[in-house]
Amino acid sequence: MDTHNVRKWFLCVYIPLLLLVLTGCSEASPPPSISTLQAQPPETTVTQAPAAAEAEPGEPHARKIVLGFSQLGSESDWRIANTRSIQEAAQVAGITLLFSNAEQSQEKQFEAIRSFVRQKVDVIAIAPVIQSGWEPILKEVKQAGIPVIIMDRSIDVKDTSLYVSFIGSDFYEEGVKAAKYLLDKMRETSGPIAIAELQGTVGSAPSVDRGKGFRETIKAREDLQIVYSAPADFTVEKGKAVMKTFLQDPGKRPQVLFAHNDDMALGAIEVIEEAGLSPGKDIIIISVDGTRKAFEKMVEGKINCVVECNPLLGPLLMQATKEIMEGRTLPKRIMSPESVYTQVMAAKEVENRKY
Ligand code: GYE
Repeated sequence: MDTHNVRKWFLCVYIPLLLLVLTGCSEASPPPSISTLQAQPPETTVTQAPAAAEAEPGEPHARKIVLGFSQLGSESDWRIANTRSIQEAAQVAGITLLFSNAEQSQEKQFEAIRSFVRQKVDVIAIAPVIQSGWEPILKEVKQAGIPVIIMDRSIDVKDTSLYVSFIGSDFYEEGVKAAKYLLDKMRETSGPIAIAELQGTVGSAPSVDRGKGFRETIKAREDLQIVYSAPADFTVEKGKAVMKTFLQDPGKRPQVLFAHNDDMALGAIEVIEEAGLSPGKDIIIISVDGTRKAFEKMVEGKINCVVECNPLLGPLLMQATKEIMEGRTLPKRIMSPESVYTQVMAAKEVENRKY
């Protein structure tokens, strides 16, 4: 046999035989699946994501999986880290990524998705800006026979067969965690205690669910009252502007701020200081995400508690994409492990923050 034939024999006969023997002998060790991966902390997940099996460089039949991803925007540090995680994980996995940024517009997400359908991508992933309005477009995608993964924010659809899986955090639980911290912090302080809430994007899953989880948990104490609540779009600038309005009446100053993300909390800190108040002391600040900047503020004593929401979803998304292409059945809900951090742990953790 010449080298070409030897190689052909090796690929066509030897490897399949070897696989047959191996799978026959050891049922205990199938390739890692999404359900085993999701149990790992995010750092481990990154290193565990295997390279694309079907994309052997140089193979005549190798075809890279094409994933179309509609990202909702670039409003926060969380989002920037999320985009980077997906781009890097696609490269590691050998998946071709078609990336589109909708800049907070659901209409633009629809356009991107339709363009992915026209380009006949293998899988479509969507980080949906708001919860409602997804049924018609997802029906179009279903008709085209392209599987959909919802990532980061959940959607409100009656027919859940319109997507394969949802990869993201439990935002309701994040609201509960924020409220539990507050209940504990205030256990020896008698009320009434005035709370201000900076909400995220109106109609978005994290804003709706964090608000709900928080409200339902603080009900445990009647003297905890939300006296201000308004949306600030998850951005630093809006956080500043809206917090300013919360501080206008000196007779009705909030003692607590619950910000639905770190960026808005950082904006709020600026105006609290401009008003001559001490963030973290005069106003207890609780926020969500766990960005490095928020950790730095915790170390300075200006944020009291951060509920972690992990944006590093790229490896899970790539793994899910591959498993769909291999015909495997995915769990409907894939979550990443998350923590709650207070000032006591902040100094230790700040250097480890990856976003
Ligand atoms: O908390 C916020 C971002 O959807 C979980 O969106 C995400 C949220 C995140 O803008 O910072």
